[in-house]
Amino acid sequence: MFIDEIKIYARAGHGGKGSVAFHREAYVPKGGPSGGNGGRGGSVILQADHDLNNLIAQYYVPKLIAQDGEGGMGKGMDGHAGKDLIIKVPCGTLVWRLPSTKPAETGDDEDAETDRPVLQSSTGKRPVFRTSGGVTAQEIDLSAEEDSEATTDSEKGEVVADLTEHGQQFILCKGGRGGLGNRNFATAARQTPRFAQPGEPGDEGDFLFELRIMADVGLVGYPNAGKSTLLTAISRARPKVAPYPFTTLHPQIGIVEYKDFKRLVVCDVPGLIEGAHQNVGLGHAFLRHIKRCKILVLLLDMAGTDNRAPWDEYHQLLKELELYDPAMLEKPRYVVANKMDEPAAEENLKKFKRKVKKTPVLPIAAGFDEGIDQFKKLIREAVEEVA
Ligand SMILES: Nc1nc2c(ncn2[C@@H]2O[C@H](COP(=O)(O)OP(=O)(O)OP(=O)(O)O)[C@@H](O)[C@H]2O)c(=O)[nH]1
Ligand SMILES: [Mg+2]
Repeated sequence: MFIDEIKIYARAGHGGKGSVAFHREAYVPKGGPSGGNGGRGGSVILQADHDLNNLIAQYYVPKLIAQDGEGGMGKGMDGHAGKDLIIKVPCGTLVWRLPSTKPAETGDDEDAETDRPVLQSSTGKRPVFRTSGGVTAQEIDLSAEEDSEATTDSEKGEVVADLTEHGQQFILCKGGRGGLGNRNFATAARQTPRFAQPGEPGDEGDFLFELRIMADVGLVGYPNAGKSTLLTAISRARPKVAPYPFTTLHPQIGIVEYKDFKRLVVCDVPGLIEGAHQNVGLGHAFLRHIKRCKILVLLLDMAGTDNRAPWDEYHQLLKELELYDPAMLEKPRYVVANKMDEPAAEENLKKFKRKVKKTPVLPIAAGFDEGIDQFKKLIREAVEEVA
């Protein structure tokens, strides 16, 4: 399963409360206040990780709750701080803060919280569902599925973080401060303070995580144009290749390696067709993954195997890209003609050049490893030009 958009509820740990205690010891009358401070609550922290490529972990655990701080104790002992909950997300994850939907139930909602299935920092690395209060693991999955439906930009609220570099961290929710114990409040005039501070509540909120893959080159084309075949030819990625449309159902990444150890990341997305903006085919939501590509490669089936004229294919692709986001057309783009081994291709290429002027075309036959070196050279030069 490939998840690239998911709603998440996160709450940092509450601070522990300060303690009210007095020193007791034989022959020490009126020993004075000795209540320790509460520990701070753990924070929910996101960390970008280049070994991940989708948000599946969040699909299974859509609630992230960090550990609360421990309360202060007598004899001046401070409570332990709550453990931070560090959540790994793929590089290229955008975090949106959703407008709050539920009424403020912060503060003393500890009991309500215990009914929720949660991943808690206190439980170590392994996600654990707490299913008390009649909530089953299955119910969690279902709600997550509902949540993972595409959301429009206006519903998304504001972007609070963009995790692009491996190891980059972002504090999603900060833990509450611990309360001070009563020993902090002793003064000459008030030597037995019988009060202490409560801990502060941890931050909480609803967020939307959206993955936009970070790649250098985005491959777009109609279904069956040979995008996956090309990715196989230039990298060690092995996406499924088959002679039917929509073989590729979610983005695939390939790394192109050059002799001098230079590497480029190429992203193959599902086929784009006419009307994709109206959700025809697989729709066009997957185009978010090429939004960040430095260059686009439009791959055309020059042999017209699916009875499509390559020039129509070309214009249609441009139109769909524009309808998705006009900024797509501002990226440098290159046209590559595939299936040049087929008899009809030569003639079609000539026609294409006549019809679509001033557009350089690179002829290749991905299935037969023809023109692959030229293609690799082309994308390398193109990416270097942008960077
Ligand atoms: N003759 C010929 N056939 C090719 C060439 N490249 C790919 N094909 C064939 O075209 C068909 C589709 O290739 P894919 O790589 O799956 O195409 P795709 O663009 O990834 O298709 P979707 O994932 O469905 O969007 C397969 O049957 C390939 O064998 C080529 O250079 N020449
Ligand atoms: Mg494919």
